[in-house]
Amino acid sequence: MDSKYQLIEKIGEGGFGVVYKCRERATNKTVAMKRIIFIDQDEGVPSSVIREISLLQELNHGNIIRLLEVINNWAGVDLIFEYLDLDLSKFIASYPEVAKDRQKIKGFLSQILCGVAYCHSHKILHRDLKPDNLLIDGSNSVVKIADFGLARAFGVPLRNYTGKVATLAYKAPELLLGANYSTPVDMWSVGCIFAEMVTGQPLFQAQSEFNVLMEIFRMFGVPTEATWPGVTSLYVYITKMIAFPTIVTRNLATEATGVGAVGLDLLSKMLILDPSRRITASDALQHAYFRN
Ligand code: INR
Repeated sequence: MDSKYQLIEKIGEGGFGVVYKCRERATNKTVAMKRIIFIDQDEGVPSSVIREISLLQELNHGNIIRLLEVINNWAGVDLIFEYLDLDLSKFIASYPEVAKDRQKIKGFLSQILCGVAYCHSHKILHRDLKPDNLLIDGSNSVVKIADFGLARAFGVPLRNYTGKVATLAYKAPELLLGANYSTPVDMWSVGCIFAEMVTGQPLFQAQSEFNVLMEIFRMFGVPTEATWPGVTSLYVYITKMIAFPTIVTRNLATEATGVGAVGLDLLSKMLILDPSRRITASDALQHAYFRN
């Protein structure tokens, strides 16, 4: 079949499908295609998925990757997005000195927060923010968030289709504890990304959900009813936290010294264990860190 887009190369594998760099034949423009296949679906794309995707097509913001077109196939759906050349994890790896530049970090962080605030104001969560889905334009000055809203549209896979375990380092403690969650999960991830831009290293790197939680508690202590009302009745807390006491051995201020005192204040407000006390994206944009 003649298709409107020519596949150039595979550029990524997300939780929901494979991403290709493509050329639109008519215009010669480069786009990204995310090909999502519904293996256990006999009747094409579920209507719930179609509804969610139409919501995503309405999102229109300079810091969110634009969903240009949705193509339904017999086997699934192809999402056509705008294309950018670089993601933040490759950016940090390829230009470590630029990535640690304080003004650069401030500029990137404010754009990430603008995009997140916009989606949250439309009641859309990301749920899986990480450096791999923050894309950077050719001038290395514009950041756009990819993958927004897809978790709700497609459900949340623990592993991607190749069997690789999803990235855990940016997951909020309420997700890891199996609590109800909302927009604060994204602000935790933004905090982890902020810290990583400053240090060049993931803040809470570990191989399992439980071990990521242990890393978090090694820095902030085990939450209690006093610091996080309701936490002690969560299932994972009851079954695991009591058996594995953690001692605080890590310190955010000494690990993220490069961020400065005002930046550290903002970072600390993003990394609050109790999601109801964590700073929101729109409040974060008003923080003194961005004043100058
Ligand atoms: C690049 C990716 C450049 N651009 C990886 C990548 C490495 C270098 O995934 C990507 C995308 C792009 C991308 O240019 N547009 C999109 C990814 C995604 C949506 S998604 C849109 O949803 O995260 O897979």
